[in-house]
Amino acid sequence: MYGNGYTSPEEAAKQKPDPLAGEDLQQLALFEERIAKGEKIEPQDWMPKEYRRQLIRMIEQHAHSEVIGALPEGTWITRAPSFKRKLALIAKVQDEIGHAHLLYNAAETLGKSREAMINDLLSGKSKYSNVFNYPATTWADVTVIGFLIDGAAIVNQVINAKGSYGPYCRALERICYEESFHLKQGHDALVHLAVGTKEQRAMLQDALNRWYRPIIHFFGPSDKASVHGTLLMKWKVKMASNDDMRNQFLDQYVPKIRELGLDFPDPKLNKNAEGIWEFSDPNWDEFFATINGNGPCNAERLAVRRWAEEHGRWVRKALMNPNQKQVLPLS
Ligand code: BYC
Repeated sequence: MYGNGYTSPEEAAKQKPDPLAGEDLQQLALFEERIAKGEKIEPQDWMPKEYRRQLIRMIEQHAHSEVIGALPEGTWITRAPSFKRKLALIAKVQDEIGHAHLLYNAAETLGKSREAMINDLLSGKSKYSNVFNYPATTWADVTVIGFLIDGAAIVNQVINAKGSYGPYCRALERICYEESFHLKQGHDALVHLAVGTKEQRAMLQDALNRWYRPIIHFFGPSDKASVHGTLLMKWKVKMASNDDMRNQFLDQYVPKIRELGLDFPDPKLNKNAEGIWEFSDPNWDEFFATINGNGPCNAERLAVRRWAEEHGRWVRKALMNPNQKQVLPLS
């Protein structure tokens, strides 16, 4: 057990039953042959139950991350420092919800209904990205999300868009086009603070200090602790390991922050002679606590989504039954 009471990924892997038990081995061999050749798997094709289960888990988590991910930035729409920033933020937040729709559609092709996915999010059964359980307390947090979290998401999505499941890859490709605009606005807003007043630079450095660890966590536990990584890479759902993606991100973004005269709060953050980024222990206990519901904002994020679900119910009902006349209460 981890110090915080959660089973470690290594222990979980040892306890796992064989995910391929009972599969038709001939079909499985043909399926794996297709994947090895780089073919896309489509919804009507034969696939092992575990491939379907893993894809639903991962795409659903990704979709929830977009929905919940809209919240920290969404709270800043009314407080964005100029009309231009406000417009950009409105458009970005709207895009994130659009991404969630694309991803829910992709997951639905595998047989889980959107309603079931939303219920699992609201009940706390399904996970979503750790990073959205931290508060966006200043405008600098919004710029860090726009540049570094969108940047991290792009690294992950560009790589996995070349994966094996057709609907997920097509959704990721489209998401990446929009995310590249998000990145530009995030970069513009972040640089504006970086070259601004002493107070603006200090506010930005403070945001970098607070977001550094969650961003390191964003790519998932280290490869030796990743539960699903080996199988997902074999089936080309993940096209690179957690550590590889984290390394690619650090390679691209650490120099961009350092060239602004800013830095991440980790004296050990350094690229070694083999081209691998080394960093201090990022406190994986904090990561597991956060993804299991005990981060700083988990309760608040889910409460907002439950409120939205409840208060939007009449709209969904009206859309499903356009001919039904209903008298709404006047109060
Ligand atoms: N957060 O075996 P592992 C955005 C869980 S939104 C939470 O390595 P896997 C944006 C993992 O699920 C883009 N949980 O897992 C939106 C597993 O738990 P379960 C978000 C995490 O799947 C709005 C356990 O840890 N991107 O950018 O092989 C505004 C063991 O991990 C996380 C995606 O969702 C995490 N960070 O690899 C702005 C990408 N990491 O399910 C921006 C899609 C791990 O066994 N997902 N866990 O209970 C992926 O690429 C992969 O699922 C991961 C993890 C690399 C995240």
